Order: sequence, then C-alpha cells, then structure tokens
Amino acid sequence: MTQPIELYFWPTPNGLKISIALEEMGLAYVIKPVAIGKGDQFKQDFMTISPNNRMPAIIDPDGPGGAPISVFESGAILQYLGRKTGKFYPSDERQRVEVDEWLIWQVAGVGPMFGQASHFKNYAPNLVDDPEKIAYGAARYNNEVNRLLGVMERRLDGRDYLASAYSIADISTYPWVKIAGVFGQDMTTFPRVQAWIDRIAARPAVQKGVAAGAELRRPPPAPGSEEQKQAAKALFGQTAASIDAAVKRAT
Ligand SMILES: N[C@@H](CCC(=O)N[C@@H](CS)C(=O)NCC(=O)O)C(=O)O
Repeated sequence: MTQPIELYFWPTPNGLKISIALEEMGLAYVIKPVAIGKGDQFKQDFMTISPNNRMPAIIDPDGPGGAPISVFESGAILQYLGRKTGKFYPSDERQRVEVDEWLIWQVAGVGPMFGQASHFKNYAPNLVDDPEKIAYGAARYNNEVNRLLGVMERRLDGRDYLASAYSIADISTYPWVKIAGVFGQDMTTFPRVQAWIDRIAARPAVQKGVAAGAELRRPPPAPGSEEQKQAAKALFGQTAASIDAAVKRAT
C-alpha cells in the first residue's frame, strides 16, 4: 500500500499552497508540524530536506522509481506533484510554459512582496520603537502588493484563471492574495481579483486545504510576551552566522 506523503508544514500562506494542492490532487498526506516561531526549521533533520530553513517541504515515500524523494520550495513541490499526478499542470508545452510563468511570478514576486508587507504591518511595529523607521519599508512593500494586484486584475480580464485553466499557478497565488484586504488593500478596486478569490474559495478541496492543521493555529503572541520574544528571535535578524548557531542549538 502506498504510504502518505509527509508534509512539513505550518499554517501560513506558503504552507497552505501545498495542503490545498494535495487535497486538489487527491493525494494522501500526513502533516509534520514545523513550529517556525519555536525554531523547528533549524533542526538538522528538517535542514537535511529543506536547507533554506523554510517550510513547506515534502517527503514522498513513493518517489521516482518507487524510492523516497524530498522536495523543498513551494514552487518545486507544486511542479513535482503536478507531474506526479498529471493534475493542474498541463503536459502540453505551450500550456505548461504559461503555468510556469504565473507560478514563478507568484513565488518570486507575490510571496516575497506580500511577505515583506506582512512583516512591516504585523511584526515591525513590535520590533522597532520609532514608527518613522518603519514607514519607508511599509510603503514600498504595500505599493508592490498593490502593483501585483494590478497585474492580476489586468491578467484576469476575459479569463477565469491565471493560465488557460485552473492550475498550480492559481493554487500557489490564492493563499497570499486572499488576505490582501488584511494588508489594507481596497479590494473593490480589484473586482476581477476578488471574483477569482471567490471562485477558488468555493472549491471544496481548497476549503479542506485551508483548514489543514487547524489545531496548529493560534492567535499572534501578545506584544512583549515570552512567546513573542522567542518567535522574534527565531524568525527575525537571521544571518548566515545566526543560522549556523541556531542549527547547532537545535541539534
Ligand atoms: N520561497 C519559499 C518561502 C517559504 C517561506 O518563506 N516560509 C516561511 C513561512 S511562510 C518560513 O518557513 N519561515 C521560517 C523562517 O523564517 O525561519 C517557498 O516558496 O517555499
């Protein structure tokens, strides 16, 4: 009997891309929590499969040739799962190029820019005393988020999905773009993007994927609390040397 895929996961937008894909593709999986606020991403076992100290990652016990394979980086995982199942990743080269364009647009653009906008909105105010020190970075990343929503709004003129049909590009983009309103974006100015969000949110597999790991979700730690200090230490101010030290501590 085929063993379930191990999903190294925390319920953030990058993690949810993969739980949604696994649900959409009908693949059995088991969640292996990576508590990034506690430093699980620095543990040697995890770093072996994800050397960038970031989740998500997967281990597929039934990889190529029937042997296990690990994959890190959400885009690489989605392409792997798409090739494995033949679902949401067309084999026709022209259609595949189109999906790749929008998938890479998400992982190289939407993810990093939305991630930085989230940092300046949700975390920087607890880390930096002077609001003026935050203002420039916050404005820069909010503008980028706004620009990217504009790119999507134009792309969705006359089409329902980013490529020709619903694909891993939409799956990758959805968990970030659905929270654009939380970043302060006025979604009434992006009606096609909002309709795309609603279209994808209505899919039962997406609802299951978004609910994955619900037991891991907690409200953000209170400012000044020990939990918040631990999370800030794990997640922020990372350098090559600090990661080396964190890996040694965690192992
Ligand atoms: N490019 C990566 C980004 C993944 C990423 O940023 N993951 C974050 C959580 S959303 C993480 O694991 N952070 C741990 C850390 O900052 O040490 C991907 O697309 O998989």
